[in-house]
Order: sequence, then C-alpha cells, then structure tokens
Amino acid sequence: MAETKAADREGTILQGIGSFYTVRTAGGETFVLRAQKKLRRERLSPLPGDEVRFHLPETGEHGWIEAILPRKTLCLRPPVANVEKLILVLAPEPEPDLMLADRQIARAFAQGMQVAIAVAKGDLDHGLAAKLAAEYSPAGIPVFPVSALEGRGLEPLREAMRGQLCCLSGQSGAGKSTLLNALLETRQETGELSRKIARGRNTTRSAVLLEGAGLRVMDTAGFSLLEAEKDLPPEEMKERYPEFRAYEGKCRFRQCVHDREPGCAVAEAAENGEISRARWERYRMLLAEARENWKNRYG
Ligand SMILES: Nc1nc2c(ncn2[C@@H]2O[C@H](COP(=O)(O)OP(=O)(O)OP(=O)(O)O)[C@@H](O)[C@H]2O)c(=O)[nH]1
Ligand SMILES: [Mg+2]
Ligand SMILES: [Zn+2]
Repeated sequence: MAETKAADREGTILQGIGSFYTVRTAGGETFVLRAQKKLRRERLSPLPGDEVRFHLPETGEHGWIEAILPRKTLCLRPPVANVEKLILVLAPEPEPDLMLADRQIARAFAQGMQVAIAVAKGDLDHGLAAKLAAEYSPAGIPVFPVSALEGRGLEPLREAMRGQLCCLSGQSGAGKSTLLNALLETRQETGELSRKIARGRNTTRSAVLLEGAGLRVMDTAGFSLLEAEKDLPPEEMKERYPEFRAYEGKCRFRQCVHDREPGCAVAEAAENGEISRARWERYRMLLAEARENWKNRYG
C-alpha cells in the first residue's frame, strides 16, 4: 500500500493565545495547534471562529494549522471570524456610548451580520431597555432586557441566539462574561471574580468561543474606542441603516444621503418620530466623520 500522509482534518478555532490556537473538531475533539509560517507571512492571522484545516504530527509535538477556510464574515474589532449575529451588550453602567454602539452596528450590517442588543444589569435600572427599544426597533434590532444577577430574561435571548454563531461585544464592564456564564451556565472570569482574588480588575483579554445549552457564542474583550474606517465612501453609510430603507426614493434629490437636504424623507421621519431622531443625529455625525476621512484617505 502506498504511503499516506496523515489525513487533513478540519475544526473551528475557539481561542488563540500567543502563537497557540485551541481548535475543536465537529466530533468534539480539541487540539492545541500552531499556525504554519506561511499563514503568518501572508498576514492571515487565524482568528477565533475561523474554520481551519490542520494536520497532526506522527509523534509527540503539537499539530499545525495549514489553511484558513473562506470566512463568512470578518470583524476587526473585536478580531473574530464567521460571526453571524452580533449581540451588543449595553448596561446602565458603564454609561452606554451609543455612538460607539452605532459604529459597531453599522460595521456588523456591512459584513452581513444580524444584530441584537442585550441590555444587561436589569436589576440596576429598568428604564434603559425601553429607551433603547424605542431607538433601535425601527432599525429591526431586537432589544432583550436581561439580568444575569437575577437570572431574568435569559431564555428569550437564548432563543434569539440558537443556530447562529454569536458574538457578545460591548464596553468593558458591561457584563458580557457574567451574562455568558448565565446563558451557558459556565464560569468565565469576570470583573468581580478577579476582585475577590485580589489581582486587580481581571477582565476578558482575548476572544473565546464557548459552546453549551445549544449555543455557540464568543466572549470578547471590551473596548471603548473604534478606529475610523479609512476607505468607506460616505454615500455608502446610509446603506447600513435598515430604518432608512422604507424612505429610499422618497427624498427630493435622488442622491440624498439624508443629511437634512431639502425635502429629505428620512429627516422628516426623524422629526416626526417614525424613526429615532437621536440615532439619525448620530448618523449625521458619523457621516460627517466619514466625509472627513474620505477626503484625507491618501494622507
Ligand atoms: N448588578 C449587576 N451587576 C452585574 C450584572 N452582570 C455583571 N455585573 C457586574 O458588572 C461587572 C463587570 O462584569 P463582567 O461580566 O466582567 O463585564 P465584561 O463586559 O465581561 O467586561 P470586560 O471583560 O472587561 O469586557 C462585574 O462587577 C459584575 O459583577 C448584573 O446582572 N447585575
Ligand atoms: Mg469579560
Ligand atoms: Zn434623504
């Protein structure tokens, strides 16, 4: 019989730490692998969520990731691959930065992801979820009030997450890891846990894909700044706002970007509350920023 090379296998990256990647196969086997040099050379850094081809050595040592299979979606911040639904976690504290939320939502839509909002720490404040629902439901973004502390609202959120690779994202301290523990009934490190062991604030450092309760979810590190996109034509910004679609073609000017041009149907909808006025105002700021970046894109 002819000599056979160790068979190629496939799996999903759960987590990358340094140059080591934890990969799980469909059969549930887990391996710690390194990425072949050519992948690093091509700047194709493997990411959590990536589907990869790998091989195992005949003896000892770790195996090697040989190839990253084509990605369905790519998120640069947090850096994760193949996410189908972004679950934005907002909470009464830290105070939600809705401009940051809108930037993330816009990029998720541009990647073809679905978006949902989880309003965490419902035990602290009961008004935030209603305010966010009013702002985001015209965009078709469902809002789920939850409290990991009280175990409330978890099942409707689980229901919305089933069958899709989901990613929890949001500001540091919003309660992502705590929420994920409640959803999956696991124990990831959270802010509180670390305070107990007196190592200072020990929050999530890198993305990790977890599975359980019929869910596949990534926990990610919180952040508070999102660097600007340099290569976005400003007139494409409006395509990332699902709530504008019903008014497309109804503005006076065919090239209207809904920045308060005369006879703009979107501006009118925002003025009379058919869509969220606050979100439209933030859209206009993001549009101004996109114009500025576009002008300076070769600089
Ligand atoms: N009152 C209340 N506090 C919560 C709840 N969920 C989380 N917290 C607290 O919020 C703090 C931050 O929680 P984490 O889950 O670590 O937040 P995170 O979003 O994962 O933060 P990063 O990993 O830094 O991005 C901790 O002190 C939690 O105990 C909740 O449902 N109610
Ligand atoms: Mg965390
Ligand atoms: Zn318009």
